[in-house]
Amino acid sequence: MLIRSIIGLAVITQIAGHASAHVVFNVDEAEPGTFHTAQLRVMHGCEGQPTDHVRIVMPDGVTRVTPRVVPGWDISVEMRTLDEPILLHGFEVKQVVGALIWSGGSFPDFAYEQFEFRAMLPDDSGRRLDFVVNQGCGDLRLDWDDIAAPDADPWALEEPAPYITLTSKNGD
Ligand SMILES: [Cu+2]
Repeated sequence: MLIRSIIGLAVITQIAGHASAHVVFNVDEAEPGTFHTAQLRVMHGCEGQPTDHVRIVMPDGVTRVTPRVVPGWDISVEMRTLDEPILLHGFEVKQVVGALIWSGGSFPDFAYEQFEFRAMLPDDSGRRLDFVVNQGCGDLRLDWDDIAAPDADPWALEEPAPYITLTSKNGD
């Protein structure tokens, strides 16, 4: 009886914790048109399995992306070709970082790990930047790619893409 109720409690705690945990940015607001250090927290594994692969897709308008090394993990970069070239440092650029991938490391389901990058954010106050994340755990994967309508709550979705909202301090 006692064992059964402890298990019951653990299951309830896990479900409740799951809705609020997921894959989230440490800070979910940023100043538009600035360099920003984004820290993505991966709060659990896939169905109890340890995480060994994290891919973060950069939304449109995010440029000059530099990933941070996570000890014990390899980093690779996927480039994306732009429809319209952009100017960076006065030079025309046709390719930007499309996604960052950390692989080769591992952390258990009960722990979290943080994946960090710096990027220039678009000067687009009020916009919510949705970052699709693909999480891999051996043969299992979780795709955090549910994107809410602009004024809807992403956390109401089953596998929400983590986001950063561009909020100007001047209120414009
Ligand atoms: Cu979760």
